[in-house]
Amino acid sequence: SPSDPDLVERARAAKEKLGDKVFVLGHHYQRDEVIQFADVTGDSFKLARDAAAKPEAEYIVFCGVHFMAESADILTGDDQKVVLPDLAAGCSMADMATAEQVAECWDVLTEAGIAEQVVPVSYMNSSADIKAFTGKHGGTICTSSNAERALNWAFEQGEKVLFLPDQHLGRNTAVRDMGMSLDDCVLYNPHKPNGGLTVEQLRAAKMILWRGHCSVHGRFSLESVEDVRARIPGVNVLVHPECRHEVVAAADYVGSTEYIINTLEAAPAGSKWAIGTELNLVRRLANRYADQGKEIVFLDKTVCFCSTMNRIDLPHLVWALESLAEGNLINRIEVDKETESFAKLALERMLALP
Ligand code: CIZ
Ligand code: SF4
Repeated sequence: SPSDPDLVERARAAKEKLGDKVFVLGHHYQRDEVIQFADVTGDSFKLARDAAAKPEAEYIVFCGVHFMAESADILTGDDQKVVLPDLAAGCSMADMATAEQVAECWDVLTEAGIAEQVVPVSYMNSSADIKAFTGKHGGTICTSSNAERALNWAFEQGEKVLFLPDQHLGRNTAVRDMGMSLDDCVLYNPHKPNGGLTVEQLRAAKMILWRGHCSVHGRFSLESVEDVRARIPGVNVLVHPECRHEVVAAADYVGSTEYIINTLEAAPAGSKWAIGTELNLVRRLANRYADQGKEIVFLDKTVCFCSTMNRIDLPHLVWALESLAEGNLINRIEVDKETESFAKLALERMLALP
């Protein structure tokens, strides 16, 4: 949708007034009206690193969701202030693992006598508390690009992995990329006593998967894949590993948002693609490559935005930039020092992965 020209002008003016003091980060799943003001675009991890590489920027305006702003705060300097234009922009997946639930899970593993064999591996899409838990218990963070490397590393440190909070990324990586069987994985349900598992099940498992998922990627189904193959003969199905296992198993290609972008960039003219990821990104790529004869469609028939990502709209961005330009620091996301130090430990283990 075309942006309101008055708001566009106000955003431009406020950004110009702030100059090098502000650095605007735009996640791939953000609206076009917001992306046009991003100094850099990327996935959550790339954006946090880009912000850290700009120490002269006093204000980091993070157009994305809460856990991403926390990660940027953890990785940037103390004098860089991270701002989230709408504090209601959370992530339903990250919210599926709270600090209390994860501490309770660790008690369950301890009582089952297996905690010392377990290495936590947490997806980037988790709160700072969960990253800190991971760091404290000898584990690492992973992204959808390095999950296999993170798991290989973890299985050198211990015999079992507790994978948080996305069951699908954990299962898909273990089974599709590492040759484990579905029976090597158990699902820990934080809403049931003992995670809904027996001690025997916990002891036999290699992968203990947290029962979390992405509400956006979780909506693609085997039927969406079959439908698109029937509709568009010769189509290549390319999906994100946050999709359900049967969707990933039926797809032709699987990878992170950066992988999806690079694959479409390299795709030959005349090729056809159905993409299983967030709709703002798919539409942007479809438009970008339309005149090169690459046909790019959304994998599902129904519209599938990330509703919390979409909370960051041009009015919120204008409000954030104008407030900062007037010297009002609003919506700062600040992780406390102790959480930050353990979370950083887990992130540094990821950076050191072979
Ligand atoms: O699903 C998401 O939110 C993704 C892919 C986030 C990110 O950039 O890591
Ligand atoms: Fe969270 Fe899914 Fe939205 Fe990403 S797309 S922010 S994982 S709900």
